[in-house]
Amino acid sequence: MVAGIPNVGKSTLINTIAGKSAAKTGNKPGVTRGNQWIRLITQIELLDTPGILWPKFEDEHTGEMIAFIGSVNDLIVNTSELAETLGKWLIANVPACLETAYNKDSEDKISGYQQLADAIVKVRGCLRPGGEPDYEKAENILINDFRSGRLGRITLERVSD
Ligand SMILES: Nc1nc2c(ncn2[C@@H]2O[C@H](COP(=O)(O)OP(=O)(O)OP(=O)(O)O)[C@@H](O)[C@H]2O)c(=O)[nH]1
Ligand SMILES: [Mg+2]
Repeated sequence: MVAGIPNVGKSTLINTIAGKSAAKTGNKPGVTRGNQWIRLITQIELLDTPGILWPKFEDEHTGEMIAFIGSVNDLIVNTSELAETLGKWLIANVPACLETAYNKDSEDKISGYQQLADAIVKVRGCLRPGGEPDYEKAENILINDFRSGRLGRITLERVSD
C-alpha cells in the first residue's frame, strides 16, 4: 500500500514501478479519489490510496509548509496570505534564491515582503491596464516558482529542527 499526504507523488511512484500509467496523476491534491489496486506481476499488487492529512496540525508552521508545497487544496487557503507567509519564510531562510530569481539587477537586497512583491512585479511585468501593480499575479508567480523548483531546490525542514 502506498499512503501519504496529498500530491507528493504516490500514484506516480506506483506507475513508475509498474512501468505503465495505470494510476491517474496530476499536479494538485486529491487526484486519486479512491483505493485502486495495480497489478505489477501475477503475485504482487500495489494499492494506490487518496492522499490523507492529519485531522489537526500540531502547530501552525506544519500546516503552512503543507500548503507551501501544494498539498492543501488551493481553494481553501487564502492565496495572498499563503504567498506572504511563504515570501517571509524564503526571505528569512533562503534569501539568495530570491535575489537570483527576482532581483539580479538591483543593488538593494530584498529585506521585506513588500520589497519582494515589488521586485516580482518589476521583473515579471505584473501590471494591470493603466500601469497599476498586479500583486495578485505576483503572489501566484511566487507560489508557482517555489513549487515548480524555479527558485531552486529548497528544503523546508532540517533534521536539526
Ligand atoms: N519533480 C517531481 N515531480 C513529481 C515526482 N513525482 C510526482 N511528481 C509530480 O507531482 C504531481 C503529483 O503526483 P501524483 O502522483 O498525482 O501525487 P499523489 O501523491 O498520487 O497525489 P494525490 O492522489 O492527489 O494524493 C504530478 O504533477 C507529478 O508529475 C518527482 O519525483 N519529482
Ligand atoms: Mg494519487
